[in-house]
Amino acid sequence: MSTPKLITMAKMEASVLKNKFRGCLLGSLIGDCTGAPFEGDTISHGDRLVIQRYYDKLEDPTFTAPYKTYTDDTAMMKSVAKFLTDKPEPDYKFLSRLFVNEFFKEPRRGYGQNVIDVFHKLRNTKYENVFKPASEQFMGAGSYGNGGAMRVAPIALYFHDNYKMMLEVASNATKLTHTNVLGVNGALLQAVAIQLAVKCDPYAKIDPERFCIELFRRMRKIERVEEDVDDMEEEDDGTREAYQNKLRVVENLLQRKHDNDLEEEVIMNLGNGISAYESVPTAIYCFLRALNEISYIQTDNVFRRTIQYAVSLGGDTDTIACMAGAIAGAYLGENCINTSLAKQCEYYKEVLEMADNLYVAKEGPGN
Ligand code: AR6
Ligand code: MG
Repeated sequence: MSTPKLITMAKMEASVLKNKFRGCLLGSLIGDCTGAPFEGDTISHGDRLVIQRYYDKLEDPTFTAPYKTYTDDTAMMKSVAKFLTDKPEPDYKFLSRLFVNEFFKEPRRGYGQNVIDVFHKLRNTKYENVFKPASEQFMGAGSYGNGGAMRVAPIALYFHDNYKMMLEVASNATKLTHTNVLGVNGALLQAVAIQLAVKCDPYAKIDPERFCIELFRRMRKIERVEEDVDDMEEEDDGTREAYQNKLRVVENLLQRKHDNDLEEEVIMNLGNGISAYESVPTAIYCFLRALNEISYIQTDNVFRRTIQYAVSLGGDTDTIACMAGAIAGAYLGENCINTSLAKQCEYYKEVLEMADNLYVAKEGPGN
């Protein structure tokens, strides 16, 4: 039996696209802010109820509390958005300065240790060669953290109609801090997933398996490029088809009927860690699984179900929820995100402005 086609839109109304820009960046912010309090946790069955109540409260318009603060995920995303809106041509020196300035302005946003070292080196070398410091990390292996993927959303939106440029810019923007092939390809997979979600009709249901197959096809090409430049004599250390293999796991897990113990397998086989390899496919899985009901999550809202499910897996909750939220928001648009939930997040209004500026920079002011 063949899988049904993905319902994508060849031509999209301007208002729909604008709403998707907003949904994607807001989705990323909400995942980051609301996921952060659970970072590093192991989630038990009982904790799932706590998380259910937590999101119930956040969606309650009468609930007042100090806002949930954002972490490095959003701090770095801000710089990526500015890099695209402020200059017509990609300027990586400009982007690296934005990253560094943002870090030194507010260093306590939960940055990884590797990126902190890179920022110091960039500043100390006066941005002479902005790609060099990252390439020297981990004895030349480069970082495979999910830091490239967590901030890539503005690039996927801006180049939603130019796949080649999207891959090129996402790759270079990642390499300012993460040069390991797993870190770079993880960011590319996240960008590809967002771009595909943008193209999907928000009023039509996505077939999760089909979405996964589409991602697999794209990753096969992306990972093949790496293979060509590799020394073919070299032993395959498991990185060559890493994301294709992970997407096969995603597809298999999606075919399983959901039960309350499936999460253990998800964590074991996909991961919930800080490496791109153990988090980007997980975020994609969260989005695709949450398109349908999940027994212990009481909501009809697909966006909320996505981030609540991501947080329920524990581990690097802010970043996995941030990435899953960006994909869900890119598919559904801002209209489908609960306003009370959004308002609980620091920087909520600014992120919407940021999305509008990015949209205007891309589509022109009249659109
Ligand atoms: N070899 C060994 N360890 C590595 C390697 C490697 N090649 N690459 C990464 N690590 P970093 P990120 C480990 O600093 O990706 C924050 O909470 C190493 O322990 O590049 O920007 C963010 O919000 C290193 O310190 O950070 C993300 O959720 C760590 O991975 C998460 O951390 C993080 O790599 C990753 O952010
Ligand atoms: Mg994080």
